[in-house]
This record gives sequence, C-alpha cells and structure tokens, in this order.
Amino acid sequence: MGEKAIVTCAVVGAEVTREQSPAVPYTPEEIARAAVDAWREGAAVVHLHARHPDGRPSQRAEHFREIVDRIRAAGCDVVVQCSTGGAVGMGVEERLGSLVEGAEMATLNMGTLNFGDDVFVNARPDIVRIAGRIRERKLVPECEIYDAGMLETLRWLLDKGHLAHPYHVQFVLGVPGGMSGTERNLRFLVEGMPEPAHWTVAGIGRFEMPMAELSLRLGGHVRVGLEDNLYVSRGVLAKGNPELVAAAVRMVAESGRTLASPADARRILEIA
Ligand code: KMH
Ligand code: ZN
Repeated sequence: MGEKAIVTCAVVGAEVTREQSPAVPYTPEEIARAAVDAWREGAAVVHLHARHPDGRPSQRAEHFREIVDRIRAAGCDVVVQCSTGGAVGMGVEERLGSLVEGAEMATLNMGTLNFGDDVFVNARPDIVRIAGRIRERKLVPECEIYDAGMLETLRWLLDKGHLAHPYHVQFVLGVPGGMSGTERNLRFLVEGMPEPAHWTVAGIGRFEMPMAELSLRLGGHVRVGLEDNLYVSRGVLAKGNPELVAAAVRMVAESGRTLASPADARRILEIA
C-alpha cells in the first residue's frame, strides 16, 4: 500500500504564458484562486511563483504575500511552498523575495543547467546562501534535481552541514537540458540519493502523467500543474490546474495508495 501520496500543484511557474493557454493565472488573485481550486480537487501542496499583472515573472514579496493571504482567507489549509528559483536571469536576492510570512516550504535548486535556450544559474555559493536563508526562516527546503550530478551537490550540502533534516527531494525530469522522464533515469536517481528521503517527481510537458504514474508505483509523490504542462492529452489544453490535479488524484486511487491531506503532507514532510 505504501505511504500516503502527496499531490503538489505547480499552478503557474515563470515561463508559461496566456498566449499559450488562457488558463494561466497572472494576478495574485488569479494565482490564489488557482491554488484554492487545486486544493479543492485534492492537492495537499501548492508550489507558487508570482507574476506581474502583465504576466512577467515576479519574485516580489508583496505579490507572494497577497497570494498567501488570499489562500488563507479562503479557509484553505494547503501547504504553501514558494519558489526561490524564480525565472532565468533573476539575481539571488531578487529570487529570495518569495520567502514571505506564511510560507512553509521553499525550493532549493541543486545546480546550473541549460533550460531550453537559456541557462538557469545556480552556482554552489548561491545554493549555500539560499539554503541558509531557508533555514533562517525555518522553512522545509525542497531540493530540485534536474540532472544526476546534482545528487552530488545534495550529498555535499549534507556533508558540509549546509542542509539538514527535514528536507524533501524533487526530481524534475524533462526540462530541455536536464534528464528526460524515463523509468531508467528515475530509478537511477532514486537509487543514487545520498540517504533515504521522501521524494516527488515533476515530469515536464508530455512526461507529466507518465512520471506521476511511475512515481506512485515506486513510492514517490507527484507534482502536476500548468507550470510543468499545459495539456491533458496530446493537443488538448487543460481547462486549468484542477483538471491536472484531478488526473493525478485518479492515478493515486488506481495505484492503491491513499491521497494525503494537507495535514498528512505536513506530517510526512516534517513541517513544524
Ligand atoms: N522557473 C525555473 C527557471 C523553482 O521553482 O525553484 C525554475 C523553477 C524552479 O521554476
Ligand atoms: Zn517553479
């Protein structure tokens, strides 16, 4: 049967646009509504980015604060995870603007990689700095791993004491420039973790649902959402985040595992 399965919804990200899909939320109000709708459908965790009203990515604290306040004002107890990845090209201090009151988790990207035609820069001293800030704020870090060498960075951070329990691992598979979403790759990464840890898979684009199904089979957790994938099936746009969450929730049931509530997720992820 295995551990209860956490479904995370990455509701907007920094890259997808309304030109690509009318369902992409931009304003804090729209992003908060997307988060609440995802929670109603069964997501226990929401991964948040913010946008300026015109859609440009934003790491401004005021935007994150408004999103978090609106989520809580709706009576929604979803676990709030804020991105410190932001968008390609942002500086580290700018990226840290997201660590507002009310955040419970924050992403910690484990290295530099080609990100499509761009480069997502995460130099080791910057990773250490971001890890330190996450620790100061008493947030649980989610370590984002896009490529095999990043496991070595995870091991190094633990060895040097820059990272300690509790932490969560996420394998992001299918970024053009990182490892793709194959069973061989996921098994290799899971086996290569420096120590046993709970983990999630975010499959990008067409890898989203196959990786969700595989992760559930291998004992991992699942991330879906418009940040990673805009489609419910080949050529068919998702109406919104809830449709993707609903598909993940169905997969949880089919896998024989039980869906984690936000309270279950806080227990599993060791959020104080
Ligand atoms: N937007 C990507 C460049 C994270 O949220 O920490 C990085 C990203 C990872 O989305
Ligand atoms: Zn993100």
